[in-house]
Amino acid sequence: MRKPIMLMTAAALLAMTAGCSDPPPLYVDGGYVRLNANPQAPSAAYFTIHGGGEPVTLRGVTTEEAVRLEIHESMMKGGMASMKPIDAIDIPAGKTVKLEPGGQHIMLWSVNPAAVTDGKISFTFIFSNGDRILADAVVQKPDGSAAAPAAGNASEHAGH
Ligand SMILES: [Cu+2]
Repeated sequence: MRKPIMLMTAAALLAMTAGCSDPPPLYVDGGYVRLNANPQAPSAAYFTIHGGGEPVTLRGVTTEEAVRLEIHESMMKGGMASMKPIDAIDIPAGKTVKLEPGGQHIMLWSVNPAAVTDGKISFTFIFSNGDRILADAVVQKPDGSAAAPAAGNASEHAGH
């Protein structure tokens, strides 16, 4: 077990000293959940993923506020919009990947009503390089308005 750990440390040191400027960080922002008008049907979550200094793969997304979650991809099939589950999303170094309506998105079943009232849902994004990145999504009603009056209120989040 010792050897791989020492190798990783050496590689990390090399990465730290090799460049004169720090590589951009991998991060996730711009999250929002659009609730489905039909409470029996799944809702969708959208985010923007910003690639870091190395290409990575998004391997999974978790949240405690839904009973089931899948990563989906939308497509047109014979003039009809459909979607299918996907296992991973490639995030190229330094590139922005948008999970958005009509494209890749996160599907949520049975969203916790308390989280809807709260207006915010936390997600964890798990990447192939071992990074686990926490990102919040604002909860929106089916028409796009905020589910909780306080959500997105600038004065309430003045500390940020
Ligand atoms: Cu879907």
